[in-house]
Amino acid sequence: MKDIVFSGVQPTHSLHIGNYIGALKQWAHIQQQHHCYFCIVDEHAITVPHDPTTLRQRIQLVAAIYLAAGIDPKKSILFVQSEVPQHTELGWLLMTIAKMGELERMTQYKDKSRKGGASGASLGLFGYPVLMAADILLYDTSIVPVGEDQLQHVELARVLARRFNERYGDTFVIPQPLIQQFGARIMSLQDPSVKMSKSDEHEMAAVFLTDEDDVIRKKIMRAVTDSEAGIVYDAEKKPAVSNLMTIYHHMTGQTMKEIEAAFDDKGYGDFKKALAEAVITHVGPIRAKIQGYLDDPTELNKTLDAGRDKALAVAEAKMKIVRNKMGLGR
Ligand code: AQP
Repeated sequence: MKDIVFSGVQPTHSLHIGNYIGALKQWAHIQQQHHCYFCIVDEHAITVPHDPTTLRQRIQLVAAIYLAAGIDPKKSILFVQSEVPQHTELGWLLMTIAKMGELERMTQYKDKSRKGGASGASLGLFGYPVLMAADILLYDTSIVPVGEDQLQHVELARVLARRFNERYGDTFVIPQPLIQQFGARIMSLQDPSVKMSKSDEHEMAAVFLTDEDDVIRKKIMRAVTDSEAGIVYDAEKKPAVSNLMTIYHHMTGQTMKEIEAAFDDKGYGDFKKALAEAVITHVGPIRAKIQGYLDDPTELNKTLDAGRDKALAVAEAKMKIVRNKMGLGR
């Protein structure tokens, strides 16, 4: 039997190779076996200050990136979160069973509110993981492919699903996170102790899927390395080169052992040159496809309309059950 899969990305920027390796690349693979929903979570993107015109452009951009990365709308349901209002409705209902203490422990909230000043952080940023739980539970999702940073949020979705089921009777499927062995957490090219992030202020920290070849080359050649030489995978002792090797592994399909053997007698400079070319070879065709999808907005919108209609039907059927269990309405 096919599992139901749900995952999403915030349209807060163009997407970087961390989003690609940690999420999109897995999605393209998983859609071959399962029934998948891939969402552009624009309502999550407004939990931090944003510009409305830019947000709307980025929704189109992220849709084009999904398709260019191999999401097939014939196999998967691709849609925009705010066009299915049942997400926010279920988010509110789940807020009534989520606990403040649970949300206060979320590390992403702590990181993001620290950046903008905790007292000024929006209630939406605080409640973000509850809306994410709604996104997941609405579709009877059993598998959630995510990067490591989202693990805590998926755990909360599991807690809320169990609590709801205990209180109101069996309603929600308990979802499982799906994390890959290498690449669940691609780190910044400038600081291997923090994850590669769209909102990193350092312009050399992330390689975006829309970066031109010379920009990719520059960012990789300027990536920080470890004090000890040698192309050896050791995430603890050599975090910078291990991060670069993880990217290389995903761009070429070579195992860590094969990479170590190929660069046994070479230095960081040679490895970075090879990595830059591998990223360009992999990302270049994706970048060209992104542009192709953006050049045909009518077709892109048709895909998103069809995805929305399919998601709406499933979400409303589930909400009828949820409202009824909670005693809402007449
Ligand atoms: N560095 C990463 N390595 C591996 N996976 C990653 N993901 C994000 N960063 C990495 C995964 O990408 C998916 C979408 O993430 P998101 O858009 O929901 O937001 P995020 O996790 O908050 O990503 P960013 O890049 O850090 O965005 P901003 O700066 O806007 O907050 C998720 O599956 C995530 O795990």
